[in-house]
Amino acid sequence: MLAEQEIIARFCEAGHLVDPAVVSYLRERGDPALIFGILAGIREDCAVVLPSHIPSLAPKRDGVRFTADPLLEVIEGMEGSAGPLRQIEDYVSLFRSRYDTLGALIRKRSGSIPIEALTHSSRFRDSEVTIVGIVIDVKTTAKGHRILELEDPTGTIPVLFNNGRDGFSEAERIVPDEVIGIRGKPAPEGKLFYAEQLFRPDVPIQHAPYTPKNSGKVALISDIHIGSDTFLQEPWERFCDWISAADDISYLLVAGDLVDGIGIYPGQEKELTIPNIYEQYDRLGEMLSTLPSSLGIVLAPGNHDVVRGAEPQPVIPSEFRSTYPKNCTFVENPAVVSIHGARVLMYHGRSIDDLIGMIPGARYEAPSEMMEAMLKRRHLAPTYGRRTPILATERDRLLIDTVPEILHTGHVHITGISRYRGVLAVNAGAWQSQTAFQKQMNINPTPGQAVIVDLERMEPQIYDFLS
Ligand code: D5M
Ligand code: FE
Ligand code: ZN
Repeated sequence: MLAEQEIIARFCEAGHLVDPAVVSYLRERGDPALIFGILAGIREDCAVVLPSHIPSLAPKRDGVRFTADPLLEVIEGMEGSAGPLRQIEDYVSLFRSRYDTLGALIRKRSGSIPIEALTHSSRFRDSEVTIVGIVIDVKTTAKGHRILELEDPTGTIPVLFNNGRDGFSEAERIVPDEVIGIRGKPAPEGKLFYAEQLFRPDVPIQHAPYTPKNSGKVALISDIHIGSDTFLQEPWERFCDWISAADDISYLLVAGDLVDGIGIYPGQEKELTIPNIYEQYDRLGEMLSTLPSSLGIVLAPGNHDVVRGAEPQPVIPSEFRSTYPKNCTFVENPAVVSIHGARVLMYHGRSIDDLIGMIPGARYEAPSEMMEAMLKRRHLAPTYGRRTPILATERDRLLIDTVPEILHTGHVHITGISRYRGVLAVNAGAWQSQTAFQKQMNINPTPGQAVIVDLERMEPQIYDFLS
């Protein structure tokens, strides 16, 4: 056995403090060479040597699993960044920021000319050019062609996508307010643009996700809906028991609708078992307190939560957090959290309802196809003015600025997984069974499931706790 003092002194000489769990591990192993090995493997500026710095260290919970905090970082969507309500005029800067960022991504792959160069001069008549703009209107003509109005900071022009053309199916999927590039030719009078090819900002084809080594697993869930009479207590408890015993899972991420809320839809009070918003949050806090304190829990809001519905939604305010254990981190909707360096973009997913209503062939049963639609458009909620309320902010916070390793959504209460150009898209289901409303809408939820992702292999797996 090595003496405790001796171990601490060795780390101290090398300029580091050392976590007691590391000390007891080294005492038990009794091998001084291990200390040198550890010192060789950590960064010079590391203040405290933690169990997580030592790959071979067997995980222990609460006792067993180690504090995960240093490996969790909120990159976007930390408390206080969602900003106050602003003036209507601020929508100008919102759309300008959207156009500038996404337009630049498209222009990386193809040069472009301003729309006014087509409408105010004859220089480009008969030549093939690319224009980049925001779709301000889109319709299908009686003959099945697609006609849209495209706007850039210099002007607008109607664009025609001919039904018979290759790639027309993508043109059918164009939605209002997305930023696109179009290659084609102007009509002789410059009043119409004949589209030949569509470009979206998209995820680069060569995009390779970052897969951190020895990073363990994360559990992705959503839509707990505490307080609802359709909340599934028993499956939830089975999940809690299971995750408490699963010592290779270090994080639990929840993508919103933590509670059922109050006054979210007419007559909701008849479907609530906890008709008090504070008590709903308190109950969830108590339930999460039964999980190991070493499990890092990230909680984002959704449209049933107590904060404003307009996105970006702020963090759940502190007055609702009194029963939550320290291992809970509250983030905004949307938010980007980095886990061991793997970035997870968390978004509740309200825009999935809008996208399903606009994209031909889209179905509630396949929500991850709508997540692909978001990734192609590099935007979480492309269309303004439908069911997703969007706040006027100076910078468009719903842009998918940085391509994440994982996109994690929920909201439609149906589990769905896809992979798009290296990004893992996980729509997590719910912990609420079918509501009367969903029955009316013929939405068939897949409740009681969690998606577990092994970060090193970026491999997802669905676990079912319904029965
Ligand atoms: O939404 C869960 C799912 O049910 C989501 O796809 C929307 C749909 N839903 C639920 N309530 C309504 C109403 N009132 N109108 C339209 N669609 C609805 P959640 O956010 O959990 O309520
Ligand atoms: Fe929900
Ligand atoms: Zn929701």
